[in-house]
Amino acid sequence: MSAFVVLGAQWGDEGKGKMTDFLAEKVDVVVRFQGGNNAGHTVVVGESEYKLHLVPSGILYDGKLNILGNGVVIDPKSLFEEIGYLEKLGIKVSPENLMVSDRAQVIMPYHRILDALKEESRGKNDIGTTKKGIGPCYTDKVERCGIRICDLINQKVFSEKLKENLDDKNEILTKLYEKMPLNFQEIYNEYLTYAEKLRPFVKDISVEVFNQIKNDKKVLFEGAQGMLLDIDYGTYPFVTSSNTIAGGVCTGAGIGPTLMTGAVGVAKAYTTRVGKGPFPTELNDQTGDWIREKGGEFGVTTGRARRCGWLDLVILKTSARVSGLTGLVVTKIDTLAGLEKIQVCVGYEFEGKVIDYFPASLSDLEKCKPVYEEFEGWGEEVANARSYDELPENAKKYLERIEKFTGVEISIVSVGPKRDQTIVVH
Ligand code: 2SA
Ligand code: GDP
Ligand code: MG
Repeated sequence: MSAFVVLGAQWGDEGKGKMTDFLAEKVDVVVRFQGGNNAGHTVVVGESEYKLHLVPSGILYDGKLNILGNGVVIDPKSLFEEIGYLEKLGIKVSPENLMVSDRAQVIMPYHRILDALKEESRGKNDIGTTKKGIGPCYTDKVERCGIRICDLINQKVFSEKLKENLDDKNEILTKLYEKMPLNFQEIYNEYLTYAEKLRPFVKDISVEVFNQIKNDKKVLFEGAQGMLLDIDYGTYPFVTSSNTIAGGVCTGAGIGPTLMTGAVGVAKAYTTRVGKGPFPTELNDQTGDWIREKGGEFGVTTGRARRCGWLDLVILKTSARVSGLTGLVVTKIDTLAGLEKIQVCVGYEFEGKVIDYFPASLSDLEKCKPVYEEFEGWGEEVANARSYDELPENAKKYLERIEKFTGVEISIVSVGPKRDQTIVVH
């Protein structure tokens, strides 16, 4: 039995898309369990680069089943645009290789609008969301007024729920934000066309995933964003609105924890974050700019420049704990090649002590000063290494320090964006 999750161990964009694609070759099913089209997963196959937002990365292989779980928020407009993009590139998407949970929440136009308005109203205290409507959609889920896929494909229920929601949302739009109200008929008509297109894809995916696992099929759960964007364990409130840690798999795909066989954390050899919020090892200097340019650190969904900084092992250790990581993947060690000296954060100095955990309170976090260990850099040849032995000694020392500090074995090292630029260590 094999059912494992691939998760971001930092603030997202660690290379989960590349790793999911790499590992997907040996699995039968790929399942997204949280987030929505805020995600941007890049996969490079040969000379082609694919940017996926909502569709699981297993779609790039023939014969794999891809599933959008109940924990995902689905913008049908964006989903069908992505399917169109894939089909133009020759990738067939049909109910044979894609299933959508009947329990997943639907992102409506008012979610996108409210996301943008709320961000604007926060002024300089904005979160830096992707403005895809993610937060407002999850808010409605918890408020218990959300529209689920099973509601969308039932005309009567959809009409009633849309009316109720528009009564509320138009009140907010007109009174709080002094905007024009949204028109019921326009949204209803638009979403009915999505409903008809979606219907053949809709399934009870908990049953499907359970049966796949019981029939000895290999299932990979594809995480989106990263541990520090988790709604409970991230740098709240500068987080996304879902559980990005391993626990999210159980609630977001409807399976029990006893069926899980592993949790692989993906970490960059340095740290990046896109959006606002604390970032103890951030480099607001030329080295930070150098890493951004060399690593191509720009948002896949929004194009925003990503903030860059040194590797923070306190973050990785926290990830290892909260997700029970059974293996680590370290990506982009090629990006650091060429730096003479590399710093790694091995603790925070906080109120006269050195701590190795991530504090909950943002004001405590502000007081934390990273404690660094210095490493010698390594040369450019790393991008061509295809075995652990071929890696420069200094790169090996760096990787060994990560293993020792986190207590988690490194199973894969990635030395470039392509499928073959991957070293399987264990
Ligand atoms: P949201 O839109 O409500 O989920 O935003 C809340 C916070 O979550 C961050 N977030 C992300 N961080 C890294 N990568 C993401 N995906 C895209 C990418 C981001 C992009 O792959 O590059 O293109 O900008 C992602 N999605 C959400 C977000 O920045 C907020 O900090
Ligand atoms: P994800 O959200 O975790 O899937 O990551 P993104 O796709 O947002 O960002 C990771 C970027 O790094 C993408 O452009 C990948 O093609 C690229 N990438 C992944 N692994 C490596 C690597 O080992 N080296 C280099 N240079 N690029 C990589
Ligand atoms: Mg990304």
